[in-house]
Amino acid sequence: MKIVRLKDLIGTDRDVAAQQWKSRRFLLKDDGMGFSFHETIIPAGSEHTFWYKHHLEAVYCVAGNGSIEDLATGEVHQIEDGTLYALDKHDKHILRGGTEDMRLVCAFNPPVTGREVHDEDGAYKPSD
Ligand code: 9YT
Repeated sequence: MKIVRLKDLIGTDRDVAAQQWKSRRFLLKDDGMGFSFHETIIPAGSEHTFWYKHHLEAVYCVAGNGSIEDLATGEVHQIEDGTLYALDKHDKHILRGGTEDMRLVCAFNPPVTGREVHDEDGAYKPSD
């Protein structure tokens, strides 16, 4: 069994920040679970275009608010504490922070390996 505490990730390689988001990676590929598990903070009022071409992702909001726009359909869905979205079609999307910072719990399949940040398409490279 592994126990991972957020306070022990701060300032380590598993504490990743880029272009207005920050993420703490609780579980990575090397942890051998078959998925990676992250907490991501999306600041209020920020906007992000992501497209995980090589990964499936589920995201559960536990605090704050914002929205997600499906770039294939133009649909916009509100996100608040208790909302989950699943990018089951590698959906290209825009994530927008609302009036408060959004705190999101995320799982990736296949797992993220380490310190990935998004490329010009908003994607992570495929895992090895
Ligand atoms: C909200 C979202 O897409 N989170 C993805 C994980 C996070 N950006 C990370 O750990 O890289």
